[in-house]
Amino acid sequence: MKMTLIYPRWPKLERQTEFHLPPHGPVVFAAAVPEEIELEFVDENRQTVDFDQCGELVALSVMLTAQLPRAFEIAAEFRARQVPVIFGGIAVMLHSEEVALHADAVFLGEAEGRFQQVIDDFRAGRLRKLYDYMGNPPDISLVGTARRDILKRDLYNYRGVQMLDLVHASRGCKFNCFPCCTGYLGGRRFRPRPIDKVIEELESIRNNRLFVVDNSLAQDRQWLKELFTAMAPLKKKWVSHPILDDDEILKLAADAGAWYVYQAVFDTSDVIRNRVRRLKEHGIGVEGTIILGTDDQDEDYIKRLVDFLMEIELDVAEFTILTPFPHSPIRAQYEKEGRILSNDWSRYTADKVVFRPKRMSPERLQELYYYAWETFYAGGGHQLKMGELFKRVVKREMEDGTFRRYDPKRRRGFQKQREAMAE
Ligand code: B12
Ligand code: SF4
Repeated sequence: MKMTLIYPRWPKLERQTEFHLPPHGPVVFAAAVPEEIELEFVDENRQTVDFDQCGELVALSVMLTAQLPRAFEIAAEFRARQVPVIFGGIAVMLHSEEVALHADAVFLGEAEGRFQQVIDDFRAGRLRKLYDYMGNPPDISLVGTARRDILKRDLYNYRGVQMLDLVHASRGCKFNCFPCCTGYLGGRRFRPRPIDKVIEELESIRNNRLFVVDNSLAQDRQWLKELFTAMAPLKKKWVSHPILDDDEILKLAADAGAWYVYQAVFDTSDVIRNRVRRLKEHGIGVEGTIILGTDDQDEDYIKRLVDFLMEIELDVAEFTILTPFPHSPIRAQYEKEGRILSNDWSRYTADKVVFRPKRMSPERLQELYYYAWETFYAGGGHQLKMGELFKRVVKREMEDGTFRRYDPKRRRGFQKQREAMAE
C-alpha cells in the first residue's frame, strides 16, 4: 500500500532571510509508519503537490496554525478525487474540531506504536473519524531514528550551504510560559529519550550541523550532563533552544559542539545581560528571540529593548509579534478580556498583529515590529549576521577536522553506494 505524506507550505517571517529547514514532524512520524507502507513525501515549501498522483491514503502533517488554511485546500482537492485524507501534527492537536470538518480522519497525539492500528482500520474499510491519544503519550523509548531518507536532500541548501538537520532528544516541557502551546501539546512532564538511542540517531546523520529542537535544554541537570558527555566525541555542531544557565553545563555543552542558542530576551535586566555574556564566554553564539507587544511594553520600552540588544551584542535577533495561539495561556487571558481581533489563521504567522495591545494601537505595534528589524540590522542585514555565525562554525570545523564542503553530486554518489551495499 502506498501513502502520500504532505507538509503544507507556510509563510515565512517578513524581513527574515527566507530559508527552509528540512521538516522534522513528518520524518519522525514516518519512522512510526509500518514498514510495509510505501511512503512518498512532499514538502510543499520546496515541491509541488500533484493532485492527480498519490497513494491510496493521503496524510497531512501540520505543525503551525498558519499552515492550516493551505492544508484544508489540499485536503479538499484530494477528497474531491475520492482519496481519503488523514491529518496529524501539532496544529491538528491545537485545532482538532475545525480540522475534523476537512478530514476523513484526525489523529491527535504522538504516533509511535499507534499508526499500525490506523493502517489496519483503513485496510479493513473502517477508518475512524478520530484517533485521540492526547494526554496519553507513548513510551519515549519507542521514538526511533527519524526517516530522513524520505527527504530530497538537495532541496535543503541555501546558496550552496546545506541546511541543518533536525533532531530531538526529549519531549515535553515542565515550564508553562505565557505564549507557548507546548504544555498543552506534550504535557508538562519532561520525557528524555534514552541517551544511547539519541546517540545512535546522531551517528546516523551524515550532516555535521544540527538543530536540536528540544523545547528546552534546561530541564534536568543530570540528564544534560550525560547527554552532552555522550555527544562530545561525535564532534557535531548544533543550534538549540535555551541551555541551563550553569557554568558546568555550559562548558559541557560547548565541548559537545553547541554552536549558538536561541535565547528569549524579554527585558533589559542584568539576568539577560549576564546570561548572554556567559554563553559568549563559552564560545556559544546567541540568537535572541524577542516577542513584541506584551502588556508591559509601550513604545519607549520597545525602543529601549532594541537598543539593549545592540548593547549586549547579540549575534542575531529574531523579532516576532506576540500571537495568541490556541491553547496557549495568553490566548485564554485575551479571550476573557475580549482582545482577540482576528481568527484568520493565515495571519497567525507571528509577524502580524491579531490582538489588541494594551499600551498602543495594533497599527503602531505593527510599525514597531518593522522598526525593530530595521534598527537592529541597520549596520548589516540578517543574511550578513547569519553569515558571521556560519564563518564561526566553519572555523571550528576546520580546527577539529570535521569541515566538509557541500557537494550535491557527491551526496548522490554516496546514496548510490549505500543502496548498493544494502542490496
Ligand atoms: C522545531 C520547531 C520549529 C522549527 C521547525 C523546523 C521544521 N522545519 O520542522 C522552526 C524553527 C522553523 C520553527 C519556527 C516557528 N515556530 Co516552531 N516549533 C518547533 C518545536 C520546538 C518543535 C516541533 C517539532 O518538531 N516537534 C517534534 C515532532 C516530532 O513532533 P510533532 O511534529 O508533533 O510530530 C509527532 C506527532 O504530531 C505525529 N505526527 C506528525 N505529523 C503527523 C501526520 C500524521 C498524518 C499523523 C497521523 C501523525 C503525525 O507524529 C510525530 C511523532 O509522534 C515546537 C514546539 C513543540 N514542542 O512542538 C514549536 C512550535 C511548533 N512553533 C511554534 C511557533 C509559534 C513558531 C513560529 C511561528 C514563531 C517562532 N519564532 O517560534 C516560527 C515560524 C515563523 C515563520 N512564520 O516563519 C509554536 C506553534 C504555534 C502555532 N500554533 O502555530 C510551537 C508549538 C511552539 C510554541 N511557541 O508554542 N519552529
Ligand atoms: S517557551 Fe520553551 S520553556 Fe517555555 S513552556 Fe514553551 S517550550 Fe517550555
